Amino acid sequence: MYKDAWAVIIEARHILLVSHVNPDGDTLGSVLALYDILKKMNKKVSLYNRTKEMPRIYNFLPNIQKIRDKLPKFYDVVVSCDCGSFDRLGLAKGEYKLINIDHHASNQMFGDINIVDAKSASAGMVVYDFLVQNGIAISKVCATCLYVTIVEDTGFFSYSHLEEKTFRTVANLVRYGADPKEIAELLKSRVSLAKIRLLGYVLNNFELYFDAKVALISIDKEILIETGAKRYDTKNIVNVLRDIITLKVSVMILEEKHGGFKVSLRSKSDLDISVVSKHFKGGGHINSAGFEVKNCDLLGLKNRILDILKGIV
Ligand SMILES: [Mn+2]
Repeated sequence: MYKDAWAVIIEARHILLVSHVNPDGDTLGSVLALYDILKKMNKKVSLYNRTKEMPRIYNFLPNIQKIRDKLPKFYDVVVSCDCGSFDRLGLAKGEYKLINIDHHASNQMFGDINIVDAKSASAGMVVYDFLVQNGIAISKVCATCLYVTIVEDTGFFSYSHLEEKTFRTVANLVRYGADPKEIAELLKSRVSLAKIRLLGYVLNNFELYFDAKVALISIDKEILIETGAKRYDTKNIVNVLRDIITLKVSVMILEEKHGGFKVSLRSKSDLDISVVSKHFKGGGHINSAGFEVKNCDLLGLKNRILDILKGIV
């Protein structure tokens, strides 16, 4: 599988690296790690993401400014990273070979070649294995990008997938030049004022259910305008509620600009929250999952989520 995929990449005339819509550090770090390696091999490579605005927090990732929201005229190989389903690519089907690199257990295996390892902490860890298996040397840029994918998806080493292999990979990435302190500072200590204001709103307005085992916050469009927060500022804001001692699950319902809702779910220990997102055709992991819904009202959605949670908390 690793070798087959590599052979496809070597023979490609123009490789398109695709990260998922509303990108996070895992998907971006993964494609940018590959970009660095393939560029240095003098391959023709482009970066595509359908989302117009990249989250500012990742602006330190090398070559992130080269990501375009428009497709090149020609490409014969697409590599997607961290996308559990084809629609997350924001791409039409076409005459290209698709290599699907991911770590979601729910991955729909939509590629011509699927390199999916649900045991990996991040898609970037799968990219790392892919490169190492093919005898590729990891550059400092590549190591930095891949390190970001792991701290991103493990919440700086506090969620699931913290096996020995995760730390061995991280140790190797540090050896290849990733700087843990610098990356931590870049990711954690540059919070926008708008996000802090949004956090204030969340802390003042969340609701508790089932003996304070579930916390829920809904954020409507107006709140984002009031606080000046962007959609990506809502990311992981639900984590702060999960940290309350009595909590088992925290939920954020975000009203989308053009209708519909995005729901983020977080849980503690072995409570598998992806069970809930599956009800709504979403994806995710044991402690972190999410889904998007169109055509429903907030109250109805809230009640449906609480109904499912009632049976598992
Ligand atoms: Mn991921």
